[in-house]
Amino acid sequence: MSDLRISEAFLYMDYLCFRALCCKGPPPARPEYDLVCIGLTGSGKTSLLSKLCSESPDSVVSTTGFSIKAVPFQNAILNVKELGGADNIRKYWSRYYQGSQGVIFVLDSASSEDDLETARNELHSALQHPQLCTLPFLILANHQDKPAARSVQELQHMVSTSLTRGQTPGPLRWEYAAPATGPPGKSPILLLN
Ligand SMILES: Nc1nc2c(ncn2[C@@H]2O[C@H](COP(=O)(O)OP(=O)(O)OP(=O)(O)O)[C@@H](O)[C@H]2O)c(=O)[nH]1
Ligand SMILES: [Mg+2]
Repeated sequence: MSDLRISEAFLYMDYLCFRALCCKGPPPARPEYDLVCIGLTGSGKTSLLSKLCSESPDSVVSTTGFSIKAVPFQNAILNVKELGGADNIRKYWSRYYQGSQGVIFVLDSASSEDDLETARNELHSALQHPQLCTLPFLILANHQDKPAARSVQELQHMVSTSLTRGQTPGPLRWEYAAPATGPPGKSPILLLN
């Protein structure tokens, strides 16, 4: 076959590929939502998001500042902005709330009483914050695989004492999800709104 015939054949193949792709049309766009993910350091925010993105848990390190991950689901993409939970970062959390369409709060169910009290205060502030108080709010009680993990009843009590939102809270819905790390099990999740 001459060089001319070969290039004609490639051109024709290009045309066929182009036509196949064009006729197929682009896949329907999935809606995207911007969420903010907060919780004390070590509660497991990065581990949870890494798991949802099918990434290795070995690469998880404490978040300095913030980090954003696009978490793909069948019907939507969640752009989740995780804010590091260390003491010196938490005071800046509220600067990063703007534009959020939903909130994920991760709790360490097995933390010390002092840390749980700090988490409760942060949860309380987030639930009352003007930029978050009307948004769908998900609370994940993580670290349920540990022997020191508090029961759902204890966590429910702790959460309900923080439930003074700027609006009448909708019905509380407890659901369960696989934990971010550790052995298989179920972690309680509370959904508001
Ligand atoms: N046993 C157990 N360990 C967990 C769980 N979730 C996270 N971890 C571990 O807790 C440690 C801290 O997890 P991270 O995901 O970095 O916590 P983080 O909330 O992102 O912390 P900061 O980024 O510092 O705010 C890691 O060693 C995780 O492997 C869990 O459900 N069970
Ligand atoms: Mg982190």
